[in-house]
Amino acid sequence: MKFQVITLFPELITAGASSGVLSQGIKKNLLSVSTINPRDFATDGHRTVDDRPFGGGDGMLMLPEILEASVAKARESGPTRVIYLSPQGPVLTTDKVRKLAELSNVTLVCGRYGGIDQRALNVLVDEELSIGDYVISGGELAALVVIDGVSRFLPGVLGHEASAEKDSFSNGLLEHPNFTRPREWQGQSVPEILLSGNHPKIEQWRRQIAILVTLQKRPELLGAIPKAEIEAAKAFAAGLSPGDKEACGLGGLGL
Ligand code: 4HQ
Repeated sequence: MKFQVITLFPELITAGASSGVLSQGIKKNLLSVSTINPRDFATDGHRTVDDRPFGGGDGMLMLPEILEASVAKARESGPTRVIYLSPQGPVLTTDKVRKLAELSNVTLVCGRYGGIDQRALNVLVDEELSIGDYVISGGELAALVVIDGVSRFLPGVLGHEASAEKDSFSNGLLEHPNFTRPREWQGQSVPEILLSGNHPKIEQWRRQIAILVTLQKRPELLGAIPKAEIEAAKAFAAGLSPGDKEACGLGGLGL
C-alpha cells in the first residue's frame, strides 16, 4: 500500500512513520509513506502557497492551483484515492479503516491555517474524512492516525502474536482486561481462570468479560451483539466473585 501525504510539514509525517509498527511495515516493503510539499509548486519568489479569504476572516487558504499541482504530482504514481482530512468528513470507523486497507494507493491532503479553497476541494478530492469531533491545528496528525490504523490491517504488518482482528472493535466489542505478574497486587488478584491453562474456557470467559466491559463503558457499541448473548453475559456477571469483578474493572455495572 502506497500512502502519499500532501503537506507543508513533511517532517511531521516522516517523524510519525519512522518508529514502531509503521517503520517495521515500511522496512518489510508492505507499505510506503511519502510526502509531497505544496511549497514545491509555488511559482513566485516568495514560494507563496496561500492567500487571504475573499469576504474577510481569519487564516490563509491554500491556493487552488497549488493543490491542483500537488494532486497531479500524486497521480503520477498511478490511480490514487484522494482524501482530505477535515472535521466536516464522516468520522473514521473500524469498517472504514478495513475498506481503506483494500486500496493500493491513497493520497492524504493535509490543510493548515484556514484550510483550502473550496473549489479546489470540489474538483480534486474524492472524499473527506474526520478523525473525530474536535479541531486540531493541521491535517498531519489526522493523516498519521489514518495511516497507522489502516496499516495494522495490511497482511504481515502486525506479527501473528498481535493481530488487528483481536483488537477492540474488530469483533464489535472492547477488549477484555489483561493481567501479568504478580498474581496479587495491592489486594487485587488475577482471576483464577486465567491461571488454569484451560484455553477454550479462558476464551469463553474473555468474551463474556469483553461484553460486560463494553456494556459498562460504551453500551452504544453493543447494537450488533445478539440480545440473548448480552443477557447471558449479565447472568455470567451475577456469578462473578467480587474479587474478579473488581480486578476486571467492572465495579461500575451495578450488577
Ligand atoms: N482539521 N479530523 C485540518 C481537523 C481534522 C479532524 C482541522 C483538519 C484543521 C485545516 N482533520 N484543518 N478533526 O480538525 O481530520
